Amino acid sequence: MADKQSFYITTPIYYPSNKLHIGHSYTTVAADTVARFQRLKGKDVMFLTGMDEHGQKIQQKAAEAGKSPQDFVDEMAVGIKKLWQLLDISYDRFIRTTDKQHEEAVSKIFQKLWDKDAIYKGAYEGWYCTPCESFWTESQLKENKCPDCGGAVERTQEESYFFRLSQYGQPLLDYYAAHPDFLKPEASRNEMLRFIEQGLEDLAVSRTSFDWGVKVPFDPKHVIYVWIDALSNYITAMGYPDDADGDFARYWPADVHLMAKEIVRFHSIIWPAILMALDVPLPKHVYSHGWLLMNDSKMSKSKGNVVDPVVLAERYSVDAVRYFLLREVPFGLDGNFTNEALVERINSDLANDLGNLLSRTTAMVNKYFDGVLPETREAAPLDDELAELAAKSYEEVDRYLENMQFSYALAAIWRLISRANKYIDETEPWKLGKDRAAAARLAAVLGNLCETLRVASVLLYPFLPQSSAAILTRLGQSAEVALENARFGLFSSPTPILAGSPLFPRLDLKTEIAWLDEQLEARAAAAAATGAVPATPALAPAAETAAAEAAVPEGVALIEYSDFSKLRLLVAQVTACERVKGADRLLKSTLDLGNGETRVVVSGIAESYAPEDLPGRQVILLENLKPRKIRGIESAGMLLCAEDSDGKLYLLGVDGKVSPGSAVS
Ligand code: ME8
Repeated sequence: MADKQSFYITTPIYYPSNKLHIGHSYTTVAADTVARFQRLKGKDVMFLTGMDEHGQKIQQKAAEAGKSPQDFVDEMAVGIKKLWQLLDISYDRFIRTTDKQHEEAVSKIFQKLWDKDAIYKGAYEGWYCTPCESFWTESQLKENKCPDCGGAVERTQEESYFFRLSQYGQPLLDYYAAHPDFLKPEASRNEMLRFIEQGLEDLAVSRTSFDWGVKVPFDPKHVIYVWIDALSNYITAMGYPDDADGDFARYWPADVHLMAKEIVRFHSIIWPAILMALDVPLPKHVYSHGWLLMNDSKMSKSKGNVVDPVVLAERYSVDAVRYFLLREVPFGLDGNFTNEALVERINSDLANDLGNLLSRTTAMVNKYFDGVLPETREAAPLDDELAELAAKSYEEVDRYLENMQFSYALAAIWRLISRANKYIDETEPWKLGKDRAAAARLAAVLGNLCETLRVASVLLYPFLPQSSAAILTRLGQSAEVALENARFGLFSSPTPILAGSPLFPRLDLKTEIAWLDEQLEARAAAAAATGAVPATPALAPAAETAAAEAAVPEGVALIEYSDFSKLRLLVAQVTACERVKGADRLLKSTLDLGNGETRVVVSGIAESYAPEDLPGRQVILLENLKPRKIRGIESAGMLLCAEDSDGKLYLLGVDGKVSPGSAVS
């Protein structure tokens, strides 16, 4: 192990104040995918997740449930670990902040900060949000509510210890400047830089109004602020401070802390400042992703508008849930969770594209060769395209996963799958099957399809471990996945290929929507009966209200800024363009989005532009439009155009040359 390069990835440690929902699963599945991928790359991976069990909120929840806080969190821990087991989360370590070793380490960390004069004693007067466990000054409140969750805040006056956060503004700015990749994506980085530039205030880091937490070692009527306790988990889980030569030396600094944007401030300002005060190196990267929204509002345990991942995984399979989470929304952006989108993704991508490719291929190998492909195969030039695309898909998946671009990585794998489906249409194996003389060509065609499926299943493994193993087994291959197998030329068929039942059965949209709505109604009714959470119609598609419609001129919808901000508009540079065969109005453009990212978009502009007009031109791309297949080509995005009264289209551009990938807002 010592010669392997380490890779340490973390999720937030979640509050066990309620059952975890699909939002928590989102971060954890993403982290799991990265961890699995890095293991495939040969890294010595440490994947840490866990539970944030102290604090006022947990104490209150336990009291409401008539339990001691320890009993309460112990019970929640069982459910949370079960959830991660169900979702195939391959964590290496699970930390609970009530672990003895962690509590002792937090106490030592606080003592160290005190000894270094990074902490002093004072009095706190301000506002406290219990669901977020956050302190706020009067000016930070939004309409007298918590600026993070919009919930009620309590006036708090307490003697408190303070961390000298105000002294870390300049060191943090210097650190950000020297490490441009420290905090991603760019929007988070800019927001945090603005926050630091406004001036940081010292942070109250102890409470006296409750006692469920780690005591301040030299003043036990104070409990250490839950965020200091929680953030420390990333180093205490590695043995800090006592066992600094063991896992701490091996894995720290972490390669990436993953979380959603509402807690990026804690991870990219408070946590680095604490580490600076402790003289501990900072994590290499902090990556904040967007929110899964329901009805345009963040899913949250305290709001009650949550989707239960267990219900979804049990009905649609774990891999369908994992796929949907990582495919539907580009990581980093917010995205609405709707039942329709879930069912449609399962049908179009998993049942149709992937499932059909497997069913058709295995059925034909059985029909024409009794499950065993002969070794005599006759290659044709068309086959090279498939092999080349397979090699390219591997490179793309690698590049995208190194940058947390899960949806793009999956789109790259689906380009390969779609190409293979098209290859079936082009080679027409059912015709070859009728001609005895074409047996060697038929064997080659089916062999290439098996190769594609084999390569796709290697690439899919980090995302969909169960399906990857199922495909390999159906193809008679070892289910042991190795990254060096993600290329053509390695398929052999010593054991018969199995036909078998569909990998992902097709769903009836209407039935599923009705079923999902029923689950939600039952849940809302249960919540209303216990008063635990508001009875939000959780998964209903975003509904425009009659009142809003009435205020709008006919045919024109008024939108909020939040609607506009869902559009991801970018400057893209056209690198290649060609006509789409058999379609007079369509051009297929390849775009450079900067940082090595490329896109293919099909646009109906061929009557206004010739293909040679476009390369070199900068255009405006709507980047987060759902990809669509047009004439067999997956088109991911839309080029913006103005349309003249005679129907001629004019591509929008920028007034000057800018870097590809620049945001348009
Ligand atoms: O904040 N969309 O715990 P928490 C996307 N204990 N991600 C979501 C989400 C949503 N709707 N809802 C939750 C805490 N998440 C602290 C963390 S770490 C030192 C302490 C995910 O239970 C996302 O990762 O409120 C978010 O940051 C985290 O759960 C918040 O979990």
